[in-house]
Amino acid sequence: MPVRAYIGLGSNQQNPPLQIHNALAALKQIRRTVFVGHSRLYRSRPMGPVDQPDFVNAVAAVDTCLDAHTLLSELQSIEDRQGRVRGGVRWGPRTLDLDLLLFGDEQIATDKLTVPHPGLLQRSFVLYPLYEVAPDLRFKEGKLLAELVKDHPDGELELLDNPGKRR
Ligand code: A4P
Ligand code: MG
Repeated sequence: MPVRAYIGLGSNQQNPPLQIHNALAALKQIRRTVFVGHSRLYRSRPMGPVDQPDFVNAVAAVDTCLDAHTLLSELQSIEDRQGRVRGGVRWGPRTLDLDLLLFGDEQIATDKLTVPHPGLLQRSFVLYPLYEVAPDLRFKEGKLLAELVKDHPDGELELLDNPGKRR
């Protein structure tokens, strides 16, 4: 049975909207995986070092027959193909970051993979677009995503094609 996985996309270098569009196209090509949909694109203030450009963020949903670690390798090879340079400052600028946010109901804690993604609940640039693709999502502990979004500050998040508008 395929598993529904959610992927966070982020970019703040080398034409971020194009990076996100190219990454969405690449997600559609992952083997044994069906692309389900994606959110609109959001502009967000950098979390981490502030002397870097704003980010463009989005979230995609896929149904996959791969296991979580294999899906992560696929995501990392998409990052590599889009010129991702590793090993810079923590939370520094990047052409493309693909985070595995959720993998069905699975809780994963290995040296390569932590799922749910540790920053998920604290980040407006993840919560808002995730809510767009999964408005009925309920976390394993019973919390509703809709409730979390309602209570979470938007952190100056803006729709990319509609500056000033949050959602
Ligand atoms: N890894 C473990 N769990 C996961 C997971 N669930 N998804 C491991 C993806 N990778 C996971 O990742 C480092 C290692 O984390 C990987 O080798 C993988 O085995 P990385 O992408 O090379 O490094 P990173 O992204 O710099 O590190 P980190 O701490 O994961 O950063 P985040 O949490 O991805 O944050 N501000 C805005 N506005 N928007 C952003 O998108 N992103 C970041 C990066 C910082 N500030 C941002 C944004
Ligand atoms: Mg990352």
